[in-house]
Amino acid sequence: MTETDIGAAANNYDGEIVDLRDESDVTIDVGAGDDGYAYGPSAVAVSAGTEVLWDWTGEGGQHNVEAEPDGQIGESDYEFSSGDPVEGADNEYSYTFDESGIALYHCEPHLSLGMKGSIVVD
Ligand SMILES: [Cu+2]
Repeated sequence: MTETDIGAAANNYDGEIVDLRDESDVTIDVGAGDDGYAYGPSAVAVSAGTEVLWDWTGEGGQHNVEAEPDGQIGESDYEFSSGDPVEGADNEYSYTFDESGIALYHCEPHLSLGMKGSIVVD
């Protein structure tokens, strides 16, 4: 979530991981923050088996949700992708985290602006 060679530090990450391990429905805004170039919240903890829903706010232009184990912002235990970046509040994407681990993900068009997220699966 901090600055790396290929991306700025996450826009709205203040060092706090939002604990959502008691929640069965977890939703993360895509296009959060003042300028829409952030996920909200950007760092969460969930329980294994939780389906996480990314919900586009319509702010900040085109976004996607991309987790690549190699070559992004550090190691990720998960690989998933919402596909090509899309714009508009009617978009959403979901992924179910069956096993514990750490997912790091980012928005392809806005990685350099620090649009990054992380999920700790407990
Ligand atoms: Cu984006």
